[in-house]
Amino acid sequence: MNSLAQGGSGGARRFPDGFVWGVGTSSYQVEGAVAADGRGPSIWDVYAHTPGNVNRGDTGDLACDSYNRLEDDVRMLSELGVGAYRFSVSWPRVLPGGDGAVNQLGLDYYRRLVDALNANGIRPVVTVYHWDLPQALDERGGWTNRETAKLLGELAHVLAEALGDQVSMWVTINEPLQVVHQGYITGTHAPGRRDLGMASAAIHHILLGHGYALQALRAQLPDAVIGPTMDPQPFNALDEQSKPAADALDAEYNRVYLDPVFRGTYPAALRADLRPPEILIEDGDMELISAPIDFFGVNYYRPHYLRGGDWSDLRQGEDVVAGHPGTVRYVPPEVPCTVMGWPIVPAGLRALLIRLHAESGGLPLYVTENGCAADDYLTPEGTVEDHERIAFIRGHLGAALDALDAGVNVAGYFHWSLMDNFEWAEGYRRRFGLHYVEFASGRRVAKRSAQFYRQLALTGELPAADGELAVAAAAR
Ligand code: PNW
Repeated sequence: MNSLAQGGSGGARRFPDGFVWGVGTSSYQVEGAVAADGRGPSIWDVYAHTPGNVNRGDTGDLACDSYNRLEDDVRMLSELGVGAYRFSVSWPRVLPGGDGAVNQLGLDYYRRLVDALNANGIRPVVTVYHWDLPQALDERGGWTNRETAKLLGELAHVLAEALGDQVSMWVTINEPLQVVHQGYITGTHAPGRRDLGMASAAIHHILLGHGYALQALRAQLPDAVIGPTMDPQPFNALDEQSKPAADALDAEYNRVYLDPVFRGTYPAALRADLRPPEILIEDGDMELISAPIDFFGVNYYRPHYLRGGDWSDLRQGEDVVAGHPGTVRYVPPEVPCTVMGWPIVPAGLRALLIRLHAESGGLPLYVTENGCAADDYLTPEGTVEDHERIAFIRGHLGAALDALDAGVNVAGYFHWSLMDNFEWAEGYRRRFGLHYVEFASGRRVAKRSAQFYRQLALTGELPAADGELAVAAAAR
C-alpha cells in the first residue's frame, strides 16, 4: 500500500495499522539510586567515577532518579500516548555480583514497572543488556571472558521467570558495536580498555551473549518475540579512491556483527587483528548466535562519508581513517549536523532499512532507537521549543515510510529518548529527550517535540510540514 494518506489532511502520510509507537531509555542512563536496595556496582559506576572519563565528571549516581519516580515516568509515557516503552534491566540490580544470589528487591522494581506499564496499556519492551555490566564480572575479564556470555543467559533466565508473564517483547543486547568499539578499542566507554586482542574476544563473546540470552528466553517464553538491537553505521564513499576503505570499515563496524547473526559466519573481509581467534569459537557457538530471531532492532543516528584526502594536509571537516592512508572521513559542509557533530541524513535510514530487509530475509524491523541531541533550554514561559528535533523526527519517519513503500517490513519506531538523561561520556550536557529534565530537581517538562510525537502516536499520521501549525494550534 502506498503511504500517501487517502483523504487525510493535506499531504499527510499514514503508517500502517498496528505500527508500534514507542520511546526508549536504558537503566544506567535514567535510574540513579545506584546504592539502593542491594544494587551492586557496574562498570559504568567505576568508569564514570574515574576522573577524565566523563564530561565535567558527571556520573549516573542520580541521573533521572527513575528508580524512585516510577509513577512519574509511567504517567509521562501515558500522556505521551505511546504504545510501547523500551527500557533495560540493570544487571547488578538483579544479580549484584553478576551471578549467584538474585536480589529480589531489584527484581521487584522491574516487576512494578512492567505491571504499571501494562495497567496503562503500554507494552513493556525489555532490553536484557544495555552496557551496565556488573563490576565483579569485569574483574573476571568482562566481555573478554566467555563466562560473561553464559551469565547473560542466566540473567535472561531470571528475568524470563520473574517478568515473562507480563513481557512479550525482548531485546537481548544493545549495540554490540559500541560495547566492543568504545569499551575495548577507543576506551571512550566503560570498561575503557584499548586493546585489539581484547576487542576480538569481546566481539565473539557479546554475540555469544546474545545467543545464550535468546536461548534462555525462548526456552521459557515460546510466545515472546525476541531479537537483538544493533547500530549499523553506513559508510558512504564519495569517490572511487575511498571505496576499498568503505568496504573495509563496513566489515569492521557492521558485517562483523550482522553476518554471524544472519549467516552464522564472520565476514572474510574482516581485518585480521579483529577476527575472533578460532580457539575461542567452540562447536555450536555460531549456531547459537545465528538461531532464528523474531525481529531485528535498528538504532540509527548518522552515516559516515569517506573520500580521498591528504593526511598531512587535512581540509575543514576532514579526519584521518586509521589504517587507510589516503582516505579521510569527511562531513560535507552542506549536510547539517546535530550538536553531537553527527550528520542529519534521513535518507540513510531508508537505505539501511532496505539493506537490512535483504540481509535478514525480510524479518520485521523495528527502529529501536533514533533521535538527536539539541541545545534545549527552558524559555521564561517554561516551554522547550525544540523545532530541530521535530524536523529530525519528521525527516526520519518520512524515510521509514519510504522504506515501507519499498516493501520493507518496518513494524515500529522507538524515539530515543523519553527524556534527557546521562549521555554516557558526554554526561548531562547532551539532551536527547522528548521531555526536558531539570537535573537539579528531577522535574520533567514535555518539550514541543513531545506534543508532535503524541499526535503521531495517536493518529499514525505524519503531517505535511505545514501541518505543524495545526499541531501547535491544537495544543493551545
Ligand atoms: C546509542 N554513533 O549509542 C545508545 O544505545 C544509547 O544508550 C545512547 O544514549 C544513544 O545512542 C545516543 O548516543 C550510540 O557513534 C553511540 O553513531 C554512538 C553512536 C550511535 C549510537
